Amino acid sequence: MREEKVTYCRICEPLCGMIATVEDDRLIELRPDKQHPLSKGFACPKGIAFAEIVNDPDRVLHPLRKTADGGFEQISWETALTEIRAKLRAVYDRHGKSGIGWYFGNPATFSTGHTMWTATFTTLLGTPHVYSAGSQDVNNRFAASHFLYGNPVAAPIPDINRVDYLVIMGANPIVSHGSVMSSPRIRDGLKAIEARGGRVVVVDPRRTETAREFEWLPIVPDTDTLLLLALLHVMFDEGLADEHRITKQASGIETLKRVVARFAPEDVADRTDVPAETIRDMARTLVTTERAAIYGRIGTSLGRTGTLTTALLDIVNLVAGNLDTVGGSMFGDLGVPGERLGISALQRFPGFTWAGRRSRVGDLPQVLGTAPASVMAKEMTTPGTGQLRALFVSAGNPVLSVPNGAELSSALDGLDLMVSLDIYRNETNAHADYILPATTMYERGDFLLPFQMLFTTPFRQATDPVISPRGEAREEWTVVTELMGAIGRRSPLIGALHALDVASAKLGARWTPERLSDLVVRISQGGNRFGLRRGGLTYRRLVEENPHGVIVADHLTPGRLRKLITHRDRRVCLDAPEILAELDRLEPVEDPRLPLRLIGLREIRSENSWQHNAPLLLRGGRRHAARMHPDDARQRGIGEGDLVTVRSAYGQIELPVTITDEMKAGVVAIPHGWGHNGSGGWTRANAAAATDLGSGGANVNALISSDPEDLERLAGMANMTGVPIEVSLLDTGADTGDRSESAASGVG
Ligand SMILES: Nc1nc2c(c(=O)[nH]1)N[C@H]1C(S)=C(S)[C@@H](COP(=O)(O)OP(=O)(O)OC[C@H]3O[C@@H](n4cnc5c(=O)[nH]c(N)nc54)[C@H](O)[C@@H]3O)O[C@H]1N2
Ligand SMILES: Nc1nc2c(c(=O)[nH]1)N[C@H]1C(S)=C(S)[C@@H](COP(=O)(O)OP(=O)(O)OC[C@H]3O[C@@H](n4cnc5c(=O)[nH]c(N)nc54)[C@H](O)[C@@H]3O)O[C@H]1N2
Ligand code: SF4
Ligand SMILES: [Mo]
Repeated sequence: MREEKVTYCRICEPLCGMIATVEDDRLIELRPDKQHPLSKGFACPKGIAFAEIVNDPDRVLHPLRKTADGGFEQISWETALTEIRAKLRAVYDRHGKSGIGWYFGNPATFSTGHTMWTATFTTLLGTPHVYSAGSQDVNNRFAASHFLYGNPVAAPIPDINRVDYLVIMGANPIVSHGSVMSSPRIRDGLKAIEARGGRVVVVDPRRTETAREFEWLPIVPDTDTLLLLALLHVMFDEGLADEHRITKQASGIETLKRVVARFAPEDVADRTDVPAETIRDMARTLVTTERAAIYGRIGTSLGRTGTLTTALLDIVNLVAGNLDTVGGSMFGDLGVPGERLGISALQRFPGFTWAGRRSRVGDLPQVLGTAPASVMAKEMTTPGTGQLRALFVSAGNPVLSVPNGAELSSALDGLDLMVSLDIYRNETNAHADYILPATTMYERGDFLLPFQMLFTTPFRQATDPVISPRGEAREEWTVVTELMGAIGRRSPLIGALHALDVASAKLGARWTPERLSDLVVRISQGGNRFGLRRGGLTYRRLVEENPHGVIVADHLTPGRLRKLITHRDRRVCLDAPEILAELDRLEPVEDPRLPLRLIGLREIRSENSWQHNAPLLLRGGRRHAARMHPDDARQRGIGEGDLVTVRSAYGQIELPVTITDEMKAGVVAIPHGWGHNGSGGWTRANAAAATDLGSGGANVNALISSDPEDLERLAGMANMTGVPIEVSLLDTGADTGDRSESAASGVG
């Protein structure tokens, strides 16, 4: 029987509404949900193509075990879990809790059960070895919020619906669909700003898909910090800032003024390549436009001083009078009573704060309990107490997504135990002892806790699974429960929780992700408050009576800031010494042998590394290429489509070039997530992007440093943008004499 089920997409942050066509428990087709109150019939190609991923013949549908010849054989869940449990106990007995680690990747965030259960397990276990995609993504957002607000999870989002002047810095929402912000139909949202007479300015080294539709302001990569400091300079220097208001809202204004006095627009114009007058104009417009905001994302997070840059984005909003105000940069909330007290209490636990622990290798701070993934390989290979010996990787592909995949690959091979929970075989779990089949999003129900506070229009939606798990796939949280059982005798906290779980299951009242989510739905805005509010929401009511979701408020609420700040004086801290110390790192890195600058690029038909196997997304042929400016290409004798070598101080890759004036001269953009080398099970991804070099594209993260010295100090983030590189024609070592010789000798 054919049925249509209302659900929503959980690949990226807008969480667009979807209608799933299901026949005999098979997902036949997905189409956008016209009745979804926010996405209103929009879905992107990745969302639509997801039916191909659910039904992909390359999916892992049964537990797999590594064979002696390096391949995999199918085994039963029973066997897999029995063996994993025994090996886990052995590692625990030899190395203690610190011998066990977990890396969870980006898709984990899109499953409440997955995140909450792994976080509970690793927190109770007390291992320092928790890693995630966050240290290549968003951890400095949490670190910045820790210093500014004393609350790492307070993240302001632009009030897209009401803003009249929006500066987008280092984000490409028309392709990425928005990040640290859930704003379905973001293109329409941005277009509407112009339609009401407003402006959108995109600060980016590349004339991106977003920049093309609005005003483009090119900038030298990794110099946004300077631009932001200069904006603040102008606001104080020209007397634009309302110092009285700022003093009420924030502490440390005098120090801030002293610091930014050194950064006049005229002083930073050369380094940023943004004209001084343009900077002055932007500062004035941010202050004088009643509803204005500046918003930054990956491009401002992956530089050398990402925590400082991220903090400055909020500080610019604050000084301009745009933080926590209508049409500015606002704070979403769940509307849960006692939120601030809860956050304060949680911060006593290392997993819920900044620098709750520091890494053994590199002495870098953990952010919300996760350590920098860049040091994960060295944590496996550096002997001594606390050496990582057993690793679980769930929904992640760090061999491609983290710097220096080659180092990580060989470190993984040396582990006593490596277990992957994934829907595919990928370049990372090629090194696993066991691969356990996970469900895709449509095989599980969900209400996504982490995103509720990030909707630009406060919204709630929950869904049931639309089909049963395919093959023998299981939800990750159920596997975590098994692991808890395995070491319950050794780890008393885990043992206690596991006993509770077993007992409640016997009573038919097992603690599940749905129960947890239900609790949150009930106590938050619009919830039924356990019967106190008649007709209020519950999880079941969301699924059954409001399948397309519910808008719980037309707009974000201003004046939330004081409720989120946990500093004693309830003011934003503008002069945290840790943040100010980062100002010492603004000196440029200059190496004449590496004159170009590398930046990243997200493609509309890719999601990081894992959607290169869907025929719909590969249609028309896909090519992994480096984009470079015509002048840079000409100087190097490089023509369209030529194969080139790209070198940094850390490594080199080969790939074709696309020449385009959408690049700022001197900057080269290369998408990440490629470099499928046949070790994964993605047959079409491995064959895609075929060139004379082979296929599957190149791993851009081979150019990025995993040396702890090179990581950003406050969040341990990898420096993936603005990295010095040089590009030369492949196999023509003799073409450019001195320059290419010295470039070649400059890479180890
Ligand atoms: N150079 C450079 N590197 C980057 C970035 C960059 O901009 N430039 N961006 C960084 C960012 S922002 C991110 S988020 C990371 C991503 O880094 P990762 O999260 O490490 O990698 P992904 O490519 O997202 O791989 C996700 C894996 O999860 C699997 N998967 C998908 N759905 C599920 C599921 O429901 N359950 C389970 N168990 N598995 C599932 C997929 O098959 C895939 O193997 O990459 C980072 N790396
Ligand atoms: N189609 C698609 N959508 C995605 C993803 C995907 O892989 N594909 N990934 C998802 C994930 S994991 C995330 S985290 C989000 C990220 O969401 P976004 O941050 O919007 O993602 P990007 O498209 O990488 O945008 C970053 C922009 O920063 C620019 N940039 C690079 N360096 C600098 C710099 O130094 N300064 C400035 N000002 N700009 C710079 C780049 O040119 C790029 O346009 O996207 C999500 N959405
Ligand atoms: S933008 Fe595309 S991938 Fe992201 S949630 Fe919407 S449909 Fe899914
Ligand atoms: Mo990400």
